[in-house]
Amino acid sequence: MKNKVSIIGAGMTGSTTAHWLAERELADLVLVDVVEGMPQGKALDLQQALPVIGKDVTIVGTNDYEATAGSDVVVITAGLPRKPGMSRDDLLTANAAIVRKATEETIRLSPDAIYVVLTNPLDVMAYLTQKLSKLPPARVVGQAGILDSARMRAFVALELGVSVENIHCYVLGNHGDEMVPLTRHSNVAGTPLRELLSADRLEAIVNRTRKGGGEIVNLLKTGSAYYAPAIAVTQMVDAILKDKHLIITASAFMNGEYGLNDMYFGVPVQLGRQGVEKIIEYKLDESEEAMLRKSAEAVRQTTAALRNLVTF
Ligand code: TXD
Repeated sequence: MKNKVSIIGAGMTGSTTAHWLAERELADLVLVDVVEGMPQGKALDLQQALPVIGKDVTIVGTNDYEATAGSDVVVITAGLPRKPGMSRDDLLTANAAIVRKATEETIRLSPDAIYVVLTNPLDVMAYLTQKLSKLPPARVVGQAGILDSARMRAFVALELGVSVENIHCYVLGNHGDEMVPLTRHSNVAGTPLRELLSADRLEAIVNRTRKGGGEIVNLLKTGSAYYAPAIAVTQMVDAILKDKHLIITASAFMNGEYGLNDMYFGVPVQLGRQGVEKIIEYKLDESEEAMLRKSAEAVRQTTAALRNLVTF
């Protein structure tokens, strides 16, 4: 039997995720959105693209949740994106209501799924989904780390003229401007990044990575990035469905790891069919530790603001 993945929110990230997933023939897909006709139209268009590339999956677009029943993975992208000048946290109130609805509707029909959350503010929306669904925390994970690490990898590749395949970067922390790019752990085919780039160039790359989402929001003006976020989700869904035990960075529930509790936060995780199988704790030096605390404080504050909005 084929796997089934439901994507809630058929906007830019949702429909692009469907595109990448269909291209990889990973699962039958259901696209859900509140806008009438839009998910149906996009699903039909994508379905009609597949004969050209010889991929056999079905794609259903719908405005109600019944078709999502029995999903193996549910991806939540529903919500507003940023506009220029907004921080991800500015989306909290509006998106908490949307993610609440998406979680309550899907959990009833797909209680055995793994939930991958994308909606911003990411770490806090993943927390909300876990609390409302009452799923074991391992079964709810947020996408941020693959994207933030990929941004850093892309900038390093452009700078050094080396294949992206050789570049390994690790970005921890919140999905926000206080994220923690770990330059000490990042390397190009085993050579530490710090040996290949001057301190100035490395700092410039770190700063551009931190503001990578905002750079695109300012250019697009009407929405935020979607190609890179969508392929990042696709890699997570691939790891889950194929039970790959893939180590990536993602937003996971903290239960004492890195000294953090009762919040979602970007850390290295091992991802497989059961969701987050393991959280990996890097040994951090003093300055990394300080950046991590600052980043965690930002999430702690937004999580506290969420608790004032929603009772679990
Ligand atoms: O890496 C990451 N985590 C992120 C997150 C990278 C990129 C985008 N990120 C966030 O994802 C972004 O800040 C937003 O909060 C979400 C969705 O971004 P997207 O770019 O896909 O926004 P769109 O194109 O506006 O699509 C959102 C869709 C839109 O079609 C709405 O009609 C729909 O969500 N929507 C809903 N669908 C279902 N159910 C409800 N209630 C609903 N409300 C809105």
